[in-house]
Amino acid sequence: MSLELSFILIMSCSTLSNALLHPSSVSHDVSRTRYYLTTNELWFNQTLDHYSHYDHRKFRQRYYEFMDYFRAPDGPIFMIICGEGPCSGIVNDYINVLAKRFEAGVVSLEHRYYGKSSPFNSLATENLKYLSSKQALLDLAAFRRYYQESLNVKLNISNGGNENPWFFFGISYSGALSAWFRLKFPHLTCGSLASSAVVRAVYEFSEFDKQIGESAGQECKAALQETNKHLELGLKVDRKAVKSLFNATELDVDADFLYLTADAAVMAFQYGNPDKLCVPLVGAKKNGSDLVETYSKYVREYCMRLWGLRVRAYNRKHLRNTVVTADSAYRLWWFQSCTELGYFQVAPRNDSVRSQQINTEFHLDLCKSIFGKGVYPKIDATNFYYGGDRLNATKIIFTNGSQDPWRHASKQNSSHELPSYMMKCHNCGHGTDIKGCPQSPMVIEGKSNSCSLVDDVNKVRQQMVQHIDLWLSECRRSTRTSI
Ligand SMILES: *[C@@H]1O[C@H](CO)[C@@H](O)[C@H](O)[C@H]1NC(C)=O
Ligand SMILES: *[C@@H]1O[C@H](CO)[C@@H](O)[C@H](O)[C@H]1NC(C)=O
Ligand SMILES: *[C@@H]1O[C@H](CO)[C@@H](O)[C@H](O)[C@H]1NC(C)=O
Ligand SMILES: *[C@@H]1O[C@H](CO)[C@@H](O)[C@H](O)[C@H]1NC(C)=O
Ligand SMILES: *[C@@H]1O[C@H](CO)[C@@H](O)[C@H](O)[C@H]1NC(C)=O
Ligand SMILES: *[C@@H]1O[C@H](CO)[C@@H](O)[C@H](O)[C@H]1NC(C)=O
Ligand SMILES: *[C@@H]1O[C@H](CO)[C@@H](O)[C@H](O)[C@H]1NC(C)=O
Ligand SMILES: CC(=O)N[C@H]1CO[C@H](CO)[C@@H](O)[C@@H]1O
Repeated sequence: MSLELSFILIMSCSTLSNALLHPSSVSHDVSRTRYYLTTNELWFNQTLDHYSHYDHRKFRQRYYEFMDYFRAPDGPIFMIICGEGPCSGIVNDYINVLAKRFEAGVVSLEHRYYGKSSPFNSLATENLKYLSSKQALLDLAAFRRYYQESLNVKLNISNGGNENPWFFFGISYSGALSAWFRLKFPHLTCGSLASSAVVRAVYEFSEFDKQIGESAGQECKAALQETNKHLELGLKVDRKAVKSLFNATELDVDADFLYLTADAAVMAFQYGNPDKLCVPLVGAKKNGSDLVETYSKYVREYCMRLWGLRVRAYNRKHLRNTVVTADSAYRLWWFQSCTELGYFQVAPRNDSVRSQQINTEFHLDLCKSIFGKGVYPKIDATNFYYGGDRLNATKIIFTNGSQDPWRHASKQNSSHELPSYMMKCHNCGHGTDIKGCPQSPMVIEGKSNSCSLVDDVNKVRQQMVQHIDLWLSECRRSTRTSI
């Protein structure tokens, strides 16, 4: 499953995205609030290859700014890092509440290659060689300098080292970038929030499926496992009929189809709506209704219609051939997965929810099918470079949702300088601290019940505010003196 979804595109669970609901699918109460704070595109000339001494090419990188709350001249600047998807604006989520409270200006930079920030018209494999987290971190550093300098010009401050205090934010992959930015460039941010941050690259990520089983609970896990058996059997008997139940006849490779159906189950837990899946499935098992049919209804209505899950994202032919920049996020995320990050969501040997066919060979074969021979993830190099979950940095807040399968790639330990918080609740999924109620709720609740407050989320948010407050004030002492 993927993480950042703009509202048009929801990445599959295999990529990691903090999915956002399409505004029209959000309940009445919520759609009245503004979904985006701004969608006004701005552009920055970014260096294509930060590591070459000879290559001076640039590309246009998209960004946004929202200055309504900014306290000139010395208010903080909040940098929202966009991750593995198009960045269509600054979303009205909990960071907006924080920005108001701290009188911060907010900026957000689209990740290189995604959305409108692609350096190339063709995303053929050879053109993807500048797509990496390391290049992305230097993008952030270069953009930060540019923005600070232009802010000083706007504020009529001569550039003699005057700086606003900056704070970085990210969720999931961009949460990892947020932590890594503080690790590598501690002089460029006062601190970082790393929500559900996947800081540990993982080759065989079987804990992911295990967490799905745990989040589902015994009864629902058993129903899911039985559904999967029926699916595998059904493929042997009449593969076309089974696939058409899921509107997925375009998937020629059976394992691709099984990956789609595995990811669809993940969505309920990753985004904190377990009941949407477990209530009908356990119900069907109890009264003897067809499990596959019940499951397919969940996939079509919840995953596809509501969240925008797309069958094409699992179609390796499509992934190989989407070399034009529109609709390319899945291909791009798979490239990052297949080269530096992994997170291959393989079935655990015992008691797996997903099909045993979703194993390491499946993932390596997928990488080869999409990008050609020789593309292989260098997980160790990534973890050597950043430290994995033992990264040695200061002033980073880690947050995890108890039901989120991605939390197993996040930071394990809490300490004074690297506090790590777990939000424990039935609905605590990926990025719940930032994306959860009452801002842009990932929890789909009934109309009458607009947004239940979750104590555990609020507790973590309070801790977040305290740390940001402290770290900004420590930082301010050493930066801009007010004029
Ligand atoms: C970016 O580069 C283009 C072409 O060289 C130039 O016209 C434009 O002014 C530059 N933009 C900024 C913000 O520097
Ligand atoms: C900066 O200086 C310009 C020209 O001197 C002036 O028009 C503008 O209002 C000033 N801006 C601020 C924020 O003081
Ligand atoms: C099935 O797929 C087709 C084309 O891919 C799409 O037009 C249609 O809306 C889909 N139906 C459902 C129920 O998702
Ligand atoms: C069985 O339970 C499911 C899920 O609760 C329900 O949708 C379905 O109508 C029930 N079928 C029968 C035959 O009772
Ligand atoms: C496999 O999973 C089952 C069900 O959770 C458990 O009872 C059993 O002990 C596990 N076996 C091994 C070898 O871990
Ligand atoms: C982290 O780095 C600091 C110095 O920068 C060092 O004192 C400390 O021992 C390191 N911690 C670990 C666990 O390596
Ligand atoms: C993290 O915490 C666990 C249990 O609290 C401990 O066993 C482990 O050694 C710690 N890891 C690091 C890197 O400090
Ligand atoms: C502080 C905290 O609870 N951190 C959790 C984050 O996720 C890891 C992986 O599941 C847990 O082991 C940690 O306890």
